[in-house]
Amino acid sequence: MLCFQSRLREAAADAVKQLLPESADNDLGSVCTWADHVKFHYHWSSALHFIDTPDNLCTYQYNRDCKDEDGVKGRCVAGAINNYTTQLLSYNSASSSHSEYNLTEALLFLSHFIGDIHQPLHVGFTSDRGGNTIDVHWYTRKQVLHHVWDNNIIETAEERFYNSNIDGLVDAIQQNITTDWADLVKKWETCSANNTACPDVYASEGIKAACDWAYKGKELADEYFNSRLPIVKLRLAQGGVRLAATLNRIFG
Ligand code: DCM
Ligand code: DCM
Ligand code: ZN
Repeated sequence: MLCFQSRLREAAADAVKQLLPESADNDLGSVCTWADHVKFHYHWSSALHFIDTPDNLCTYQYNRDCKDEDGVKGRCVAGAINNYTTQLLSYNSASSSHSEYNLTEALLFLSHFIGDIHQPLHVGFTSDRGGNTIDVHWYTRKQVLHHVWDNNIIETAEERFYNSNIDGLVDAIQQNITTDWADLVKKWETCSANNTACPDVYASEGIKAACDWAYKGKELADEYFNSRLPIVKLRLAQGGVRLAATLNRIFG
C-alpha cells in the first residue's frame, strides 16, 4: 500500500509524527505492513482486512455485507476503517495523551486498511474467499488469483519496468497523480458531507473492478498483465490519495 505522507497538511503531518512509533523514523510507509504481521498475534484483526460480497452479484452494501464469518456486524475492512477513524478523532480532544484507545495502533491499522480496501479482491466473492481458492497460472507458475492481485502484477511491473525497484513504481504513480490524474484526484479526495471516512464508496468500486477485471481467465500472462496493470496502479494511487485525505480530515 502507498502512504503519500507528502500529501499531509501540517496538522496531520504533526499528528502522524507524534503517533508513529520511534522505530518508524517518521516514515508512515515503513509501518504500512504492520497490520499484516499482527494478524496472528491479534487474531481478532484478521477478519478486518477484507469484505466478502455475495457471489456473482458484483455489488456491495454495508448493512448486508460488512460482517465476519460468524455474522458479527461491522467486522469487515469498511467497519474497521470507520472504527479507527472514530478512535483517531479523539486525538483532537484536550485529553489526547490519555485517549482510551491506542492511537498508534489505530493509525497503523487505518493506513493499512485503506490500502487493502482498494485491492479489488479484498472486496471479492464469499465462496472463493476473494479469489483465495481460485487456482490460476501466473505465466508458468501456479498461483491463487488473490495473490496475483496482492503481489504478482506489482512485482512483475517492478521487474520489467522499474529495475526491480518499488520506488520506481511509486514515483511513476506519483507522477501520474500530478499530471494525467490531477482532475480525478480532487474527486478521489472528497468524501460525502459530514463524513470523515468514505469506505463504502471504495468497497463499491472494488467489487465492480473485481468483476470487470480480476475474475476473468485462468492462464494469466502478458494480455492479463498489460491490461490489469493500469487498474492496479489506479487503485494504489486512489488508496494513497484517500489515506492522506482521510488523515487530513481527521486531524484538520
Ligand atoms: N502491495 C504493495 N507492494 C508490494 C506488494 C503488495 O503495495 N510489493 C500491496 C498490494 C495490495 C496489498 O499490498 O493492495 C496486499 O495487502 P495484504 O497482504 O493485506 O493482502
Ligand atoms: N482475504 C480476503 N477475503 C477472504 C479471506 C482472506 O480478501 N475471504 C485476504 C486476506 C489476506 C489474503 O486474502 O490478504 C490471504 O488470506 P488468508 O491468509 O486468510 O488465506
Ligand atoms: Zn491486509
